[in-house]
Amino acid sequence: MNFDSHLHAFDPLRRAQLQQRMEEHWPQLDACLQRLYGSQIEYSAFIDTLMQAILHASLERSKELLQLDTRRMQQAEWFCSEQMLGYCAYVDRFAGNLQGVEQRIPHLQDLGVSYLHLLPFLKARKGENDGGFAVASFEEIQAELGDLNDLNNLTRSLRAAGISLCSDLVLNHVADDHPWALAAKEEDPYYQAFFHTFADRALPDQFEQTVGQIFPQAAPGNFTFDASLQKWVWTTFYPFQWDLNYANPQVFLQMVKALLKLANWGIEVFRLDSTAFLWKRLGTNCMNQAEAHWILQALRSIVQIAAPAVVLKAEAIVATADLPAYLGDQEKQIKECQIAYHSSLMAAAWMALAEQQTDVLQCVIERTPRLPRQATWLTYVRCHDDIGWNVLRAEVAAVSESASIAQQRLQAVSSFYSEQGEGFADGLRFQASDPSAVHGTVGMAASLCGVRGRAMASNQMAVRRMLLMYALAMSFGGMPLLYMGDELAQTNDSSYLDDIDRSHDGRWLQRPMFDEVAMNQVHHADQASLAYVVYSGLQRLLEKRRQLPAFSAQVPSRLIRLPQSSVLAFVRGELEGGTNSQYMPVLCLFNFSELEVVLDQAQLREAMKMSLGLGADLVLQKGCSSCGVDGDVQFNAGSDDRIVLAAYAALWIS
Ligand code: OTU
Repeated sequence: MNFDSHLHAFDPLRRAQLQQRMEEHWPQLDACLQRLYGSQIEYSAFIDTLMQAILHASLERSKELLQLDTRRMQQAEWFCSEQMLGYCAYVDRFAGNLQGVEQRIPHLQDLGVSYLHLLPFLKARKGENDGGFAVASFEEIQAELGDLNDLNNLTRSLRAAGISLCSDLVLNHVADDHPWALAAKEEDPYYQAFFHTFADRALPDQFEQTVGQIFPQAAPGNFTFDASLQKWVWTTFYPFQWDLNYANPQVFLQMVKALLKLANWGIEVFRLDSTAFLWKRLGTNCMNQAEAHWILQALRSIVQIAAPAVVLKAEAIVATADLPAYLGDQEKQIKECQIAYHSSLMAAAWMALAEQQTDVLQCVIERTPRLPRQATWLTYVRCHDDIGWNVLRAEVAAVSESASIAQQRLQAVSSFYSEQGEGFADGLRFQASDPSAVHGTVGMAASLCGVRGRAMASNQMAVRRMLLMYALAMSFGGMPLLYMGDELAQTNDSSYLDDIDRSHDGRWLQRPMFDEVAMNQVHHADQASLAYVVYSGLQRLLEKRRQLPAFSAQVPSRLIRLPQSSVLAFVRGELEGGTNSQYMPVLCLFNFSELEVVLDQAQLREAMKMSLGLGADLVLQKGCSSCGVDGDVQFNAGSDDRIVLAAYAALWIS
């Protein structure tokens, strides 16, 4: 490919930089585009337009963002650091609007947040819009939330505070009132080709044989009959979310333009929504197809060329085995997204909490391969979506005696967190009228952990569970994410039931308004308040995390199998590195049981050798520092003594 004809607009220095990045990233981009679109008649015209769009975006990048590009290229693993902390919120629920978010920067700084994911704030469909995930324009901001000026102010203030802004890019679909969909309805053939449409049910019926259901209750099936088109349209999610057809290179081109424009607005991280669904293939579940990965790899190459500060985050809620591919493949030199949600780790941790048993969680960890360079997991406890249990099917089957026991366990965990559950949890089933179906669970972390009311005395155990869950997310090896409200132990919000646009979607149960009263209790250090106890507990863990370089995502987690099945144990850092090691080891212990567990040190060391190999040894001496659910404590046990893990204790021993 000859770029020179496109490069004349740049000054010599930038031209040289761009040329260098092109040379580096063109091979992957070229390979992906060839495979995706090479057979199209207009292929070379498409490549030409695409390159123009890439260079145009690069030319439009502000001075400030160019500086950021340079900085990030020098420190390509910035987001893997143990200093990173994510925070996720809806703009309106957190702070009213974008200006309000700016006002909340001190709160984010107080927690040590370095990455803010604001849920969709682009112009959304009128009426019901799936919390903004039905996008009506990629170039406009939702009017109630602010305008471009507000966004510019916000990104600038955030950057000054050391916080990167992450925005959703809904790749898989657009709203049925997006101009592309409207044009398609007007019978414009160019825009009809942006979607998957079918004149009759023949193909849809065939696809339905193998494609799953995301919202089986509120939006059954994957196709919607559109009256103006007189055709069936592919709608994986709600009927008003029309899946885009990525077999059409124009769709890819338009989404590249949208992404690069938003990148030039100062968005640093893109949460690529529903990445697993981008390519459809008859006879499959239409998830995780090779082409979906090529699309993501092509996007990665494009941002590396045009806006190298930008980081891509894959939202692929898929089986554990299908997850690593979203981060590329170091051996094959494939670069895909830099960040991916570890939904299996999240779901397995909730399962461990319900069962007081960590076998599934251990299996997930064992099946989590070492991260490629310049990549990290997003480790989280809750988010705005449901906890989907199906991602764990393979691991539950692997550790259960039979298929029927595996199925029973999944059913049991799903009812444990639902209204039928007899345990501590206060959640709901997501989208399943059939109580024997295993789908998902909704609820705020605090409620799922058993928080009821605001009295501290009755919530002691619930708080321990919550801190345990967050301690795991903070130490596993990834970027931990705080979900808005969790820092204040906010509980379920049932007010959505009164809203006609929301009552059918239980995920609103965990999308409350930011609790100002609870925040005030924190500000006034009201030590008797639940909010303060949880907030300061999280803060303490976060502060400790920042002091432990072994918690960087680039350091692998090594599982230790203990005889006590309620305890999860792993080591971070270099056991063999001696005292000069950059990554002094940290032993992480988590007791998922409501009962105290006593570990014998000799037994622990034996287990470590068995799990990690003969060289592995970690002598816990008097005075080792340890931190956990029970606060900062000097580790007082001698090397022969026992380690006592109280109910739901998490302990990091360094
Ligand atoms: C994503 O989620 C978003 O996070 C949801 O909020 C949206 O509703 C959805 O896309 C459509 O835009 O399948 O792989 O089961 O886990 O909908 C991504 C609920 C998804 C979510 C699921 C999801």
